Amino acid sequence: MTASVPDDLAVGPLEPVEVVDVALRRISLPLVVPFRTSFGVERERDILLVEVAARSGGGDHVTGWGECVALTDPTYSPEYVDGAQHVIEHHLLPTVLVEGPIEAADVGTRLAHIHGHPMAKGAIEMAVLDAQLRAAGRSFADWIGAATDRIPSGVSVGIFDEIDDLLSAVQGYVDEGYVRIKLKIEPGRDIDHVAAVRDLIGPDVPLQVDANTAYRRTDGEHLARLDPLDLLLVEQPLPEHDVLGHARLAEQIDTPICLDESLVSLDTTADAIDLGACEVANIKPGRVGGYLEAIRIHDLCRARDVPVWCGGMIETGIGRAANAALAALPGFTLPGDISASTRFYAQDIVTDPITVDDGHVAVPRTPGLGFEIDAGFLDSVTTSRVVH
Ligand code: SMG
Ligand code: MG
Repeated sequence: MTASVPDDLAVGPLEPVEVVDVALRRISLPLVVPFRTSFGVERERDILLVEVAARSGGGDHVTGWGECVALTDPTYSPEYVDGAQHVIEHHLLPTVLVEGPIEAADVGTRLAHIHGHPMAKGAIEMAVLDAQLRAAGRSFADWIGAATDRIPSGVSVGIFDEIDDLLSAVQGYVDEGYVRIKLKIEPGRDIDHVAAVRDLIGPDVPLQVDANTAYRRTDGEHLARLDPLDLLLVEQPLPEHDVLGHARLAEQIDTPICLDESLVSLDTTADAIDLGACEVANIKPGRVGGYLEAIRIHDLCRARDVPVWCGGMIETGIGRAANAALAALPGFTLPGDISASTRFYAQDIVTDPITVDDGHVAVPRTPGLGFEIDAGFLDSVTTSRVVH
């Protein structure tokens, strides 16, 4: 097998692998506290994992893991976990799994004619990439040219009805050392809540807000009331498809507009930047179809001087490890939503869960995406497993 390189990415060659079989595993993990956003409350994660059993060119057996970030319901984006499993089983795997060697970049190429489903596609690409890296004995961080050994850790704080409850949650996270606080907001729980948090943490702790599309074009004057609170950014105030609305809002308010849900690919990101709708970019690999597209978006934003940070989808230690490596690329100049595993889970499915030390997370450097599975615990939280 010859090693090849995705031609538009500054990564080195990585040998393809032969896929033996692919297992789709579902796990159920309760959250330590409910997480409320403008679109709903998450209490438990029902997560789809993709396990690619493969053979390296030298005949070694490796297993690569991918985590699909789709939520239970199509509330954050059109994808949802049952739908992701269905499209993977019935449309994506039959197209991807052709005879012969495969590498991560082939996944996107082979699936390009299938519309949408970036989270489902990204999970397959992630598993193939993990298998290739493990076969090569390389870490993801090393392969992509991660620039640092630790990254600053931000935390995302859900919506609370009572300001006092919000303040005690924020104080707890500040005490744990998080270097940046992100508050979820929605109409009715925004200006006063954010102002109270700014008072609590003082002017020096970086603070930002995320509306998950809860506002409308007519809310510009209202959102301008965030400006005196000195926020790093306001994330996705308007609906996913309203990129023009975000550009107009950017002219009305001083707080930089950051897009999350709207950025579904390299091209949509480039257009949003051109329009003036994206002053900061939240990069989530699952939302854009995988880590390779995420790196392309990073490269674009870096070339265009648009600051980026790594978002989170309440991942397990699988996704969080890969995100921690990605966020060590030089364009990630703002702290990401890469909080400790214990922020959401009492126990993680990896033996080396993410921890926050002095406000930072170590960039994993073990072969593969940067985690080892805790097989016993993983089996104990598995609700189904189908081999293809
Ligand atoms: O993974 O730390 C995390 C959560 C970060 O707020 C977060 N994610 O819109 O950015 C976002 C949300 C999407 C998931 S909320 C259920
Ligand atoms: Mg967001």
